[in-house]
Parts: sequence; C-alpha cells; structure tokens
Amino acid sequence: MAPNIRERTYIMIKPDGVDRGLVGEITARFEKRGFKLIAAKLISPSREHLEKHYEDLREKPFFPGLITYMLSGPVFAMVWEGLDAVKTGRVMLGATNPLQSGPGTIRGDYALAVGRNICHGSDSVESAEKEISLWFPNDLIQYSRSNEAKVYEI
Ligand code: IDP
Ligand code: MG
Repeated sequence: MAPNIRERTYIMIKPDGVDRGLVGEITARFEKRGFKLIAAKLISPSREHLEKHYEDLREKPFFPGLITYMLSGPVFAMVWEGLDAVKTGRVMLGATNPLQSGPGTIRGDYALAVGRNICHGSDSVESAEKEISLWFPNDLIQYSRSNEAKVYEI
C-alpha cells in the first residue's frame, strides 16, 4: 500500500503555551518538518467542549484540575497533515510527563510539569478524526502545496 501522506492529526497549544509565547515556536516545528497546515485558530473553548475533548479521562483524579487548567486562557487549535502525522506528532510533542521527554521534543524543551505540558496531540488516527470534527466542525479549506515533491518521493 502506498504511504498515506494525507494522514491528519489534531495539535493544540494549551493555555500555558499560548501565555508563554510559544505559538510561533511550536507551529514552526511542524511547518519546518514538512507537515501541511490544514487549519488553525485561537479559541476560548467552553467547559462542555473541553469535557468532551477529554471525555476518556473523566474518571481520572486529575480531571477537574485538567479542565481548570485548560480554561485558564485561549488555546491555539491546529490540524496538520502528512506522512504518519499522528505518531510523528506525538514524538515531536514528547512524553505526557515533560520530565520524561527527551531534549528536542516540545515538552522536553519547554515544560517541566505534567499538568502544564503546553501542548496536545491526538493519540491515534481514530481520535484524530474525532478531535478534528470536534474542534473544526465546518469544512476545512483545500489547497495544494508546490513543495510536495521536495518533501516526499512522489
Ligand atoms: P497526553 O496529553 O500525552 O495524550 P493524556 O494521558 O491523554 O496525555 O492526558 C491528557 C492531559 O492530562 C495531559 O497532557 C496532562 O496535561 C494531563 N495529565 C495527565 N496525567 C496527569 C497527571 O497525572 N496529573 C496532572 N495532569 C495530568
Ligand atoms: Mg491524550
């Protein structure tokens, strides 16, 4: 099967990342790696919206604190497309606990606490699809890039 260069992932800069001025830095990493930007917006989501986004974690003891943290300011929501975007996005983010994230990863370079780990990335293609439709319910724009044959062997 041909490699899927159209896989999409949902990446979000959390309120601490926005507040610390890391939007450009984090966005630049995905751009420079070769991923294609599909959508981006700065948004202040409601509590209900965040509870839906994190619904799988509802029973966790840290859930209330997580929602309070996520409500502390706007988030920068993005969709990125490219080869192995979901898995590679997670590798670029680093481990959930920044102390276990290697240098060179976003969390490994800019964060120290699990509850202030500055970014989110979908953990599977299935959750990426759910998250993209939750955060970007309207049709996403379509465009082609001139550099695709420089990024991929096509
Ligand atoms: P992920 O963001 O790496 O996918 P998840 O397990 O999905 O990690 O958890 C969602 C978010 O919840 C984490 O990014 C982190 O902000 C927060 N979180 C996870 N585990 C803990 C914890 O033990 N204490 C506090 N916050 C946590
Ligand atoms: Mg997760």
